[in-house]
Formats: sequence, structure tokens, C-alpha cells
Amino acid sequence: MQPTDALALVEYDDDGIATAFRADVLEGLAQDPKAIPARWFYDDAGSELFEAITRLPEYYLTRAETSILSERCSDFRRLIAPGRAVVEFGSGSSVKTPLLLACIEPAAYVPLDISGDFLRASAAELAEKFPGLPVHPVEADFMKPVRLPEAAAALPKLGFFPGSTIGNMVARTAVDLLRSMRLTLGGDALLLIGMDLVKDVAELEAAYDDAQGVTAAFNLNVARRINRELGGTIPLDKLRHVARWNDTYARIEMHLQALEPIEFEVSGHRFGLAQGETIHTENSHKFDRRSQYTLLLAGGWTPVERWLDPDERYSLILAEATRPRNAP
Ligand code: AVI
Repeated sequence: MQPTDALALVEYDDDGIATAFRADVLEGLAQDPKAIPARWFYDDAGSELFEAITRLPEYYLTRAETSILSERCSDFRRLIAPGRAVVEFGSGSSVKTPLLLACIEPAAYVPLDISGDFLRASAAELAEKFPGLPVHPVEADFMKPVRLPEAAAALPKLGFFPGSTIGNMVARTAVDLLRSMRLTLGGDALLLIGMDLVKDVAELEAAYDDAQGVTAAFNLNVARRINRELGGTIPLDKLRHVARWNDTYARIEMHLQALEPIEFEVSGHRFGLAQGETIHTENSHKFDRRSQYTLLLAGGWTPVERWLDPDERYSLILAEATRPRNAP
């Protein structure tokens, strides 16, 4: 995974120090412009802050997606036959996943996550809610093809990738992921994927720079984590959270911007930021129908149906694995 992309394998050495974290941070801070991959947001504090973000009035994504999932059950039942193994990419959400599972009569549920702790907790919660449903959690980096447990491998699959997490990846990484999902899920698979939409810039920027400052705390937490885990000396009070729309790439970018010139160390290496210089910490791409279809098709998925929430701010798309055929 190259810098600025989300979600990759985390490797821990014998001392329990995230060697991949150190490598990414040192490499990213040596770059111009500086960047740290967004996946490092999600330590315990960062995951809690993200949960708090999903409840903010400005952060419409989670509520919009949940409303589509609860209102479109009859459509899902029509398009997704019973008996599929639902393979969720990332540990399941306690609200969204049950809405889908209760609707479509799955034969198994397979949550995939790189973090064993989150995975076990959410799998146990799900198993309790759906006592008759076989649950097979798999601890794996889903950015690469994953071998599924035998009991699920024999069933037709429905991939589930909610939350617009695909938007945190640059196009090349998003296409790699979609192609690897197709390998994981098989040629007869379906994929239900959430994707946020391009909209009014003020509304987008507010969603990523909320009045209570929760997103600012989420962004700054990665610098706090560097100080704690990598012997960093980043002066947190000299950094400010910036969320800005990049129209060329159709994405909200989050940055940490230096309020004055600063110097600091990370793992014994010295770095500096000029006043106004930033560390780029996240991309959150937004889509329209055409850009969604182009991305899905490039990744080997043919769109079947697309739903919007009542305010038309967010979309959920059902796609099927594209069958190999000669195209003109
Ligand atoms: C996880 N991901 C889809 C969130 C997003 O909206 O891009 C992460 C996030 N960053 C700031 N607020 C939320």
C-alpha cells in the first residue's frame, strides 16, 4: 500500500511495536508534500472518535446509509436470493449489518477484518442476534484475496462493503481492492457497496470539520499516536485540523497544518514544517453515478441497481461480478 491510501496489513515485530507504522510515518514525513496513510487513525482512541463522528449532526453518511438499508428491504429480497454467504469487508456495524441480514435470509455470515479483537467482538454480537446463522469470522487483510472457510466457500456470496470506505482509497487502490474482492467472492458473486456522493462544498466541508471539533480531535489523534508509539515530539498545539474540498479529484482532504514553523523528532529522525505547511492525513472521495460505474466496472463489477437516501446525499449500489465476454 502506498502512502495516503487506507487499509493495509499491519505487521507487529517481537517488541510489539508497529514496524509498518514507523516505516509509513518516516517515509510519509520525508515526502514532499508530507502524508501519513489514513489507516493509522484507527487505534482504540481513533476508533472511538470515529464512532462519535458517525453520530454528529453534520456527518450524514451513516444515517443516510442506515436509512437506505432499512427502507429498501423489499428490493434487496427481490434481487438477492436466499442462501448466500454474506461476506463483510471490515468488522460489522452493530446497526447496519443486522438490517441486511434480517432482510435477505443468508446461509452464513463471514466478517473479515485485520483486527482480531474487533472481529471477535462483532462476530459474537451478531451470532447472539441471529442464533440460527452460522458465523465464520476470518482475521485477514482484505486488500488481498482471502481464502474463505470451507463451509462458506461452497455457497454463492454477497460481499458487503458499507460506509463509503472505498472513498478513502485513491482510484488505483480502489480498483485493486474491487478486483481482489471479486477473487475472494467468486464469479457468481454480488456486491453491495456504499458510496458517498458529490454535493454542495459547504455541506461536505462541515461533515469533515464539525462544530464540536470531534473530527479535528480524530485528525490530531494520529499525531498523538506518533508521539506515544514512535517516540515523537510533535507539538500538537501548533497543528490545526483542515478539511478542504479538492475539486480536481472530487474528494475531501484532511490535513494537519502548522500554525508556525515547527521542528520535531520521530524515532530519532528530525523533521520540520514551515508555517502553513501540511501533513496530508486522509482522502475521502465523493462520486456521481458515472464515476461510480466507471470505478466498479474497472474493478470487475457490473452495477445492477442503485439506491439513494431520501435527501439524495448518499448511495448504495448492488453490483454483480462481471462475466467474461468479448467486448467491442
Ligand atoms: C471511514 N471513512 C469512510 C470515513 C470518511 O467519511 O471518509 C472516515 C472519516 N474521516 C473523517 N470523518 C470520517
